[in-house]
Amino acid sequence: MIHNPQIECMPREEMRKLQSERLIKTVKTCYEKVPFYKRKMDELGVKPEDIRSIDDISKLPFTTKYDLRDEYPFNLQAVPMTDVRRIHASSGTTGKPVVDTYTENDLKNWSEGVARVMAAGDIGPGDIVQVSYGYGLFTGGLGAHEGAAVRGAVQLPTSAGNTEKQIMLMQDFGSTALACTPSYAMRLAEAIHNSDVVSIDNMKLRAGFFGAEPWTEGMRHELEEKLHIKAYDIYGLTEMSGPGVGGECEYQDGTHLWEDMFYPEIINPDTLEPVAPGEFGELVFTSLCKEAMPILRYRTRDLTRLIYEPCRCGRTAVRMDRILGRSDDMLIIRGVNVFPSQIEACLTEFPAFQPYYFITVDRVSNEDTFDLDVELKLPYFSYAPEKQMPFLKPLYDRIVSMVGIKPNIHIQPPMAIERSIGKAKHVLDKRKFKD
Ligand code: DLL
Repeated sequence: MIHNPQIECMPREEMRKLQSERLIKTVKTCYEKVPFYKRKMDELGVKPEDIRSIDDISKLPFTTKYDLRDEYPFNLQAVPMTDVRRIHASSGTTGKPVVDTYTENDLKNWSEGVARVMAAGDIGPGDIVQVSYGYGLFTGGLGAHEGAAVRGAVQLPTSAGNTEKQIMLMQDFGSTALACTPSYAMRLAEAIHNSDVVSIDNMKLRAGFFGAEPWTEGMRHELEEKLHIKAYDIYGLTEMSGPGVGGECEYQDGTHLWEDMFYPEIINPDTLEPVAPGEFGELVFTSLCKEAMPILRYRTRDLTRLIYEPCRCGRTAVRMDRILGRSDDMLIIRGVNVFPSQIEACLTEFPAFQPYYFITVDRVSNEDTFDLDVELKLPYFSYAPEKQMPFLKPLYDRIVSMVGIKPNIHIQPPMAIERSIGKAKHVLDKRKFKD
């Protein structure tokens, strides 16, 4: 189901016109109301009048996470606090949280973006959407909540955690959709499977809206099979309001980005030049509708590519490939670039393994070490090395061929690896503490 066909299926030429109009307005606001942007644009010698269409976007300055930190908490705000209705923040990687503020319209647009994703999963009146993203400063909980509200669905604000109660309510209330991180969905699936109280056969779940962290096709298949659902990817970031910057349609073949609100570019993170269409690089967004905290050319550090071919669903909105990872999550081990999601992709090819893993990187005698903890499912797990070997060897070979370096794999017993209720932590890089 398409929530807003006029926008989601708008002819590309018309969309560019709309984007141009909105960009011109956004740039004017930024220049006039936000001293940071005036300074940045003056430094580049760009005036608002130089921006006459969306094609001029590359004349504008970038915004980085460091800029957000320097302007913390409200210096990037373009409206007085009397116009603000909500503040959210994410933990951020640079010390201070990343802050976003919202006017009434910003909240409306944000929930529209989430509603578009939920509509693709046919969510509407009568659906019970169990929101197991954390409620609070994190945008996941309230974002999914308001999106479900716009669709006229029932919102079930369980928040993250309290897993046993979650699965009981899921069964007793007959939740039809689940919104949480893919790693928490996996945890819930596991709890349902191990429970004597509930059974997936007594549940009504049919759709999952999973995001806030990278996940793989292998993980999708596991979740769809275990939870008897269709699993949709939902993408977003606090700096662009939160979840619902885009999401998958029923074809699950890339994430449609809501380009009327967020203009995407892909750049080469080293040269800062745009990459050729369809190539991988860093995703950059300019907000086109945000009133409280508009952002120009925000460098997300998310690595992906854009797909411009029309989608079978009829939406014209550009699609984005799965996020490979964040440039700050990329590990360089013995000179090779490694994304944690590559390990998940390997693991999910082997049904005897759980999709849980933990990577420890260290430097011993000037050489990088790469240790990988994984879990074998029951009944395959055994402490006996000769019983582990038939599972270990094929996984080892697959990782060597896919990632290009040799891991030191440790097979752990069931439940040994920590389960997360929010964004999963997969890596400990001890080298950071040695420099
Ligand atoms: O994670 C917003 C969100 C909540 C999105 C719920 C989807 C669902 P932040 O905490 O600011 O906001 O983190 C944003 O998370 O830059 C990506 O690196 C990552 N991320 C978000 N969605 C996805 C996804 C929320 N579907 C950062 N796939 C982003 C991969 C994702 N990574």
